[in-house]
Amino acid sequence: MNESKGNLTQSQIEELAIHLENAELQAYEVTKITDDFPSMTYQDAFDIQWEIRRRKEARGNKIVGMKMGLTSWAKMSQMGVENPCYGFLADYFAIPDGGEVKHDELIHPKIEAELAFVTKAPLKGPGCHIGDVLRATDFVMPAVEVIDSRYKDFKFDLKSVIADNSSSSRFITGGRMADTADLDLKNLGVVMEVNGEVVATGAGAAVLGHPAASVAMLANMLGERGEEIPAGTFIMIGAITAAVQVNKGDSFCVRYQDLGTLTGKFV
Ligand code: 0L1
Ligand code: MG
Repeated sequence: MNESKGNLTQSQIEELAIHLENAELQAYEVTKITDDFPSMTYQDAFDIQWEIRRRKEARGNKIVGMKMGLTSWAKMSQMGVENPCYGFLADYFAIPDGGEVKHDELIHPKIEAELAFVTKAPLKGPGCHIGDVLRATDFVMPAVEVIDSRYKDFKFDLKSVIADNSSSSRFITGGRMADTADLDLKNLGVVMEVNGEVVATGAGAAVLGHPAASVAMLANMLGERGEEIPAGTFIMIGAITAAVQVNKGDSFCVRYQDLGTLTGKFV
């Protein structure tokens, strides 16, 4: 992923950011942007994502956290990509535990059972590892991500998905917070139910072998841009379970070993 140069002009970056952000805000599908810009690089893709972030902040939205995506080998191979990616979480993405997600505001949402780490010290790559992450973690808690790729039929490549803020759209947190020392993070079991039926199960190790490895990777990826994870950051680590498509009217409940449950409904 070390393409440190861009091929797009600043005005192309801005145009593509508007194109993808409009698709997000107005909930319509687009084709993957590399079809029209085949020479774009990973640097260009992240520049587009950071431009979308800048636009939201300029409009008064707060950035309330970060997410890692495509962090399981199963998900990478399912989506045909070779590396994880990151995205940002804006204030209006947040839904309370037990809350309602408005399906009409989204295109083709799927849910993923995840964990979130909240930091108490900054983390800066390169060279950040699991030990650094565990030392810098205040607590972990359950989180469910609602992903909603703006690309038709979830058909994309890694550059296109990075530019699209890694399909970020909504997230729900709740359950019980805990110290990492009190949990067996690799073996932590998760059961996801939709309309009362078990649809996916998983364990923490599905995420890059250890959930903290995902936070370390985020610090290292941000380090490539001279950025860091500040103290107090909420970070979703990527899916422990498969992503499950949800329809209007569906309810979900995710049960976490030692961390309680999270629920929500698509209305
Ligand atoms: O959060 C995720 O793992 C998803 C990242 C983007 C890929 C997708 O939309 O499936
Ligand atoms: Mg996710």
